Amino acid sequence: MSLFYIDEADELSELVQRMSKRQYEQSPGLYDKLPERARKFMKRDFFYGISYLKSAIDLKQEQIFVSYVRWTYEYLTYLMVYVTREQMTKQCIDFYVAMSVCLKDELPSEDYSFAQVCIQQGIQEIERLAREGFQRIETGEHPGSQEKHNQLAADYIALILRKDSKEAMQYFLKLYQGGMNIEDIYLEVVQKVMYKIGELWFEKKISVAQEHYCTALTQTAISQLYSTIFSTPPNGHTMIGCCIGGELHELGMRMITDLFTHAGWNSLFLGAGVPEEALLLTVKEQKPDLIALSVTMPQHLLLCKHMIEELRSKTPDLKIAVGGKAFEDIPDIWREWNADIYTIDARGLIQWAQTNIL
Ligand code: B12
Repeated sequence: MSLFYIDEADELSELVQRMSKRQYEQSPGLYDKLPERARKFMKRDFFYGISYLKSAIDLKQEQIFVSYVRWTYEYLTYLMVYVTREQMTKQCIDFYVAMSVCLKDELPSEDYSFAQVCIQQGIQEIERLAREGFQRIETGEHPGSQEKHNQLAADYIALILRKDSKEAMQYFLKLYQGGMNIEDIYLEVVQKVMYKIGELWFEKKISVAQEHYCTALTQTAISQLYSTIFSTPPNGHTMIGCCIGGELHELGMRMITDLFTHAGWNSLFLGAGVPEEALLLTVKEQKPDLIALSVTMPQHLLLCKHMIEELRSKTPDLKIAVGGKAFEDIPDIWREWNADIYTIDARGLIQWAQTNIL
């Protein structure tokens, strides 16, 4: 049995220890050059890297790992400003070489061969980025977004960065009173704000605390719209929305269930961390027309696939939708999983449900 599949921190910790040791052997002088904090980060990144690689192997989707490699390379470039681009490139490539060498005796040969494909493609991606530079996608450019509303998101972020909680609290309410509809407030302002906040955090322009403050305040601010959201007469249909496993990114699913409520559905938002049996029981009791499963971090994708299999076998007529950031790199996998629909945002799902369920 391989260590890679044993979910025990101690044994994984020993593997990570070997990977770190190997990396320092490959790059003489690196250990002394890195501050203590960076050495800790590097270890943590081996844990993260292993979890993304495991997801890629489980689902036979190398893109999951390649995206993670790209994300980490860019993130570290913002984080470790004291390291040149050439040094960073070498450090990252050495990191994945160390990972590959140390995994050789840990994985069954078929999985190891696939891990090699993932790691090789990851290294090629680093080399490509080193050659061509980063091509960051501007916030607000997601399909279907309307550029005319970009300034509203920018204004709200300015309030947040000024820590003007009072004005920020009233912002969405004022937009609504000014005639903007709830769907546009959610998708054209709140979603853009959150994506932009993610970019600012990624580029080290705001702190983790500022990101948390924005998320908390925004959640509270949109709750002022609930009297309107719940004012639509019921259409007799029920939907359940939840995040898979330990997924903590729940605002997207919260917004989806709110918009379904606003469209007249009886929506049950279960949040994150719902045990599989509890979810199945809720489905059995509530008999929803639709269940929406959200995944942001790819580590939860396998559980999502299992959840669909369970739901399909127990409730064959239930419509199942999947979505969230984790699907962006693998936008067609939902078909293989026998889900009914994947859409990139809440608007797409509501349109699909109104046409296919009502
Ligand atoms: C806020 C936030 C958090 C909060 C979440 C709080 C909460 N209550 O939700 C906290 C602090 C918990 C958090 C933690 C982390 N985060 Co975070 N987070 C974000 C941030 C800034 C915003 C998320 C959000 O609310 N987006 C707004 C909503 C509306 O958008 P959405 O989720 O995409 O949902 C829409 C669509 O995807 C779709 N959709 C979603 N679900 C579904 C389901 C169905 C069925 C359908 C059809 C559609 C659909 O419809 C939604 C509405 O239109 C994002 C940035 C980003 N780009 O999203 C980073 C981000 C997602 N986080 C990131 C990271 C790395 C982390 C951490 C690992 C950080 C760390 N080092 O600790 C942890 C991991 C936590 C975990 N174990 O899951 C990365 C993920 C990178 C990656 N793909 O690997 C991002 C992208 C930041 C970045 N720029 O790098 N985070």
